[in-house]
Amino acid sequence: MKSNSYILICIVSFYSFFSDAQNYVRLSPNASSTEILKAAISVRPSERQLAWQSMEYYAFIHFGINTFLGQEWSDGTADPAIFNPTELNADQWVKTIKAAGMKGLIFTAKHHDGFCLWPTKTTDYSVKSSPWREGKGDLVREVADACKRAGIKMGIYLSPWDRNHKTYGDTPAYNEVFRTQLTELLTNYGELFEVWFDGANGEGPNGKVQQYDWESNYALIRKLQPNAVIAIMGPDVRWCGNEAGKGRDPEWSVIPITATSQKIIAANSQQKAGTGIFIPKDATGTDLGSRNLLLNSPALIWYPSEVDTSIRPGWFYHADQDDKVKTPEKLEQIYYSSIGMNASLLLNIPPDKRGLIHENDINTMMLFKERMSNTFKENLALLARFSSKQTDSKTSLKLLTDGNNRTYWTTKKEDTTAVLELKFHTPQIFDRILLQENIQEGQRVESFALDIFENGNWEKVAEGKTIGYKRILCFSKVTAKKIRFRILSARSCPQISEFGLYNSPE
Ligand code: FUL
Ligand code: CA
Repeated sequence: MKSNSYILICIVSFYSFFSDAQNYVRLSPNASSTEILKAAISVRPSERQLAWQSMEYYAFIHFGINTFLGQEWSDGTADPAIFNPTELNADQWVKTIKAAGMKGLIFTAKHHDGFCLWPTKTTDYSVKSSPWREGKGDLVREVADACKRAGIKMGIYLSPWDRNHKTYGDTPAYNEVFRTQLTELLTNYGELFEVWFDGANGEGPNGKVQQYDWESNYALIRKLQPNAVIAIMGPDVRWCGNEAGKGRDPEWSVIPITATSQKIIAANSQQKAGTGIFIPKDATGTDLGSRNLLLNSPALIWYPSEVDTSIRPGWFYHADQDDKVKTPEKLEQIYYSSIGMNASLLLNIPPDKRGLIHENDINTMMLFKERMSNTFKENLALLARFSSKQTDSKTSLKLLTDGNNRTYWTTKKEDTTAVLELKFHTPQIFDRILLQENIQEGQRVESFALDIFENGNWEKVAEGKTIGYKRILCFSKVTAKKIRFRILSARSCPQISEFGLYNSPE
């Protein structure tokens, strides 16, 4: 159990690592609700968070000693000799990832078992003690080089929990080992876009629970990789709260600072290895940032959500799950409940014992990609004439469909509700609406609806709460010549940067 003072230090360290002052704001204990709303829209993403958000869809690669044991959480005692992929080809991973439309990957440089996939100087429990590439291999290097060749970004997963290292549990000694491992990874392999820290924590051989030194880990990352976001047990990117690919509405990127308490994150991380299959846990709340939750908070932060889920039941490859790869339809559903709900999608595709991404995983990813490309190939809103009584004279309705999410339409000062009307020459069929807010100036919309004009009446076809970076709503196909989009509530003048209507293939 962590002590209260430890938690306090963690929270304080979260504060100090929002180096860009814009992505958090302190609230005075007697702030009025109007002042709190004003403060809420003044919270904005840092440059690194903005860059990360635009990646949207990227791969998780779980690979290591577990792959060869057929386990999810091996205990750190397995013989390194079993790590021996026969056809490993990082270019095949990266080619697949790129063809799937993903913009990067996060690689498990070390999982909980402690086996390092690069020749670290901190332990012999690594690729150098394995027969792979005659002990001269460096898999982190091979992945980094493949990413560079293909022009995709790389991130690393480095498990703080280490079930092999003899110093684990001896807090200062292991924290030093961990910092050395981080330093090796942050300096030798080029630019990283994300560092992913898991919340799992255990006892070392001395029977003591390791106390991680998050503050010094964050400082090291900021120093060596200033553009990398630190995710999950970190201040920049928030775990969505489940491993099943489920998003939430509302999904606020601005949330009270208390929600970043690492104790809460750690408590919600999976704690047991179970039967070799990860345990999906939907442990966090259905609403993290609505108005009433902002009251009584010491500070607000920009802390956007990342949805992590696996294409298979397990995070690691198991041959007996070859027929349990998620279908393209399931991936589509996950897409709408992650990227379509103001989060990013970190989809795990675990290479097999050959060291290759399995054919079944590739097939489903490509079918999914094709389906999404077909759905989003034509924005039907480009065929419409837009009008709104609330348009601010400094903006234009054209900016809603210029394909640039940094240009936006907004309302006249003080108008926090608005109606946009769209008229088409001929009736159009569609079943998706895509919306984006100009998050560079915060997240504002709290509720909206889409109506079609039918038989002389307005009929509601879709509604939602938050928009944020991106929101996509799916509904049954409708045919309409006239539609309206209503913003029913916002924290300040809404700034809508993109508006799209699409029709999915039958
Ligand atoms: C969890 C880990 O325990 C799993 O093995 C996996 O790495 C997942 C992404 O995070 O908490
Ligand atoms: Ca725009």
